[in-house]
Amino acid sequence: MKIKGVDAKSILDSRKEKTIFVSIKTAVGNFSASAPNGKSKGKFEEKPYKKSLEEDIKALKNLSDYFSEENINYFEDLKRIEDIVKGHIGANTLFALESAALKALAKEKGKNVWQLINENAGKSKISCTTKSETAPSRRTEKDFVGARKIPRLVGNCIGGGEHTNIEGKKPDFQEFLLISKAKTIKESFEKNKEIKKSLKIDLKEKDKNFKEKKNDEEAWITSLNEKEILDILKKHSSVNLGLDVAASSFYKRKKYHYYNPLLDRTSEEQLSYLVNLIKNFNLFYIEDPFEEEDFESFSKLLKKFPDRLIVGDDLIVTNPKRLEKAIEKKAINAVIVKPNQCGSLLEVAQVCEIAKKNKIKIIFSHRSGETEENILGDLAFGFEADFFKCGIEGKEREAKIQRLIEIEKDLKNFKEV
Ligand code: 2PG
Ligand code: MG
Repeated sequence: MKIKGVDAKSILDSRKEKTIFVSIKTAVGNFSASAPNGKSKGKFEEKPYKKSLEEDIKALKNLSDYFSEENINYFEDLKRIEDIVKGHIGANTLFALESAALKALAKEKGKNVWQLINENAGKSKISCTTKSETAPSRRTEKDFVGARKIPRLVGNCIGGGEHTNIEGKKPDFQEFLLISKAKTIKESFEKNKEIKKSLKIDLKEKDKNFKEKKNDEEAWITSLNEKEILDILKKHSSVNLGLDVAASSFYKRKKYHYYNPLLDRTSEEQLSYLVNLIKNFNLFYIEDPFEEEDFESFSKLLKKFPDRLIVGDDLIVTNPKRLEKAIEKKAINAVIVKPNQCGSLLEVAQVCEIAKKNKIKIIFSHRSGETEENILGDLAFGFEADFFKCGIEGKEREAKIQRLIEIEKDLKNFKEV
């Protein structure tokens, strides 16, 4: 495939902030993709733009002619694109450019984007999940397809922290997550929506300040604190419960500063507080429980709870080196993958490979400022993510979940290769 030209412009994300939209031209048509924006960003993330969004747009336009000199035929050929743009654009622009290129290549080859990444995505778990089967040769195609692994949904239902821009009381933790136990994405999505809807009634009853408002990720805004929220959530036994503490966002001068209620916690106090929450509310998933440089405290928590997911987001920032460090320090057993934290899909591939080799669970994730871009579904399935973290409502979140539902549906008719 030859890229005949590249263009870019700025569009608005779900928070009405500017983000990048890239389009490319090939022999079979025009293809485009956009990038999201984070708010509670890790300080080790790559910069979204080299100098500014506008400068990145100019840079891409200036480089437009160089792309036609390269042949892009496989996922790995993204390296050729990266060689052209290296040093000229930031991570958001690179992510949108590579995504547009993959969409074009998929069209040219008559495939899905996920197939460009891994034609056999999801197959590896077959022997573990289909207990009644012994030899692979005895399986029918239907059994084989049915056993393909699809990620589990992680849905943000109530939120606080930096994603909730209000005066007055709000939870200090950023996200309260529902992790479905249902078999399919479709059922999980329905379940998450049902629980989220029912929470409106609970919040009305328990929170006198509740105004039925939603935050950046369309999660409910409440003035309740984390314990009061978990008290409401714990009755939902059809889901596992999780938290994105996003601890870096309230860590300053060696302390975690809580506002609801007002108190400071040292790292040790933060650890024992989280240990209590995990035990009392049987939490299954805890993301960024400590600030982004404190690998040691992550390790202490993982040692106490090897059977829960101790997840690194700001700690890892989709960076292979930071992931290796976390593995060496036994700091996490699950990693968030946000492609625009690094921009390069080749680096995303590296992160996923390291994670798989070391039995670290992979969680593909949206950002708080999103667009209707849905390639995240293909990336998650192609890289065999274990979980897919997204909101529960709003067209930007739904677009991504719907893409996964579509993949799930297609798999039923999918011819093995
Ligand atoms: C996170 C993300 C997404 P942001 O912390 O996990 O929920 O937030 O995109 O603001 O970094
Ligand atoms: Mg996070």
